[in-house]
Amino acid sequence: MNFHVLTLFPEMVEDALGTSITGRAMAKGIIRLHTVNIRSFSLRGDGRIDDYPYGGGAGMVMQAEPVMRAFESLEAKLPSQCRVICLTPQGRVFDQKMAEELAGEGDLVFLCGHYEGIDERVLDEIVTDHVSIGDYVLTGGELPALVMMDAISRMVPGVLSNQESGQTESFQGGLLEYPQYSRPEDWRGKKVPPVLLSGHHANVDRWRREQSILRTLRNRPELLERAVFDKKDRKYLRGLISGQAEEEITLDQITFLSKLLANMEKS
Ligand code: 6GU
Repeated sequence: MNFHVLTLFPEMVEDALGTSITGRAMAKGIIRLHTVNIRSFSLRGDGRIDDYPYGGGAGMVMQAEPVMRAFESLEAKLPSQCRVICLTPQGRVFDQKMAEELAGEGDLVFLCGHYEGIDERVLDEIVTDHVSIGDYVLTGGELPALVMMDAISRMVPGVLSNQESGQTESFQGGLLEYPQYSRPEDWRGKKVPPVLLSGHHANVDRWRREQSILRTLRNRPELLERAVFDKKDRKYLRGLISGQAEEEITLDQITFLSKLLANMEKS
């Protein structure tokens, strides 16, 4: 995978991607990072690439020409049809599915904006995808580009070891990850759940599955609407509703689960 990043802060992007698992993948040559400093394409002697917005208003706008020239400087290195992603809170919200899709590309270009935005005309000319990482506003596109490159990289074959493999982690299967414990068995009076010490693998798997369901119910209930439940899962859900399960849930959660189960029986 070749990442190309158009940015005013290349060292920020290089330092972050060069660290930890993505850094190891770069050392192995599985992913490559190529940054282009938009500032080098300033039209003026002072290195500035921003100007006042037509129509007035607060802030500055990144000018079209320096951005276009920065892009053109890497065009010869890109395949035709290459996705060019503009990081903006106005974009489509990034998720795991998008990460998996983009991991199948050979090259990706990220355009990181700053100030109040980038002149729309250059965006029309070069951008194929506008992407946001969530509903909050950041000072620039570098952190969002790094978030995307991290999530994409770990879906590229060879980036994760078997140990780190993404298969059973959060969002795989649409449920959140179950809780993990390591030594000691008793930490400041808090015990590891006994089932995990039992050596009974089927029971451990069942417990983890139920913890995943419970966590998803408590933190991200909307994810349960798209999850697939087998007979044992449904039995656990009925146990939660009737109060037979060990875990306490709220009245709102009981109402939510009852509707969910009723809808499952319909379809
Ligand atoms: Cl992609 N950019 C900025 N500036 N803020 C954001 C964002 C992107 N996604 C969420 N907030």
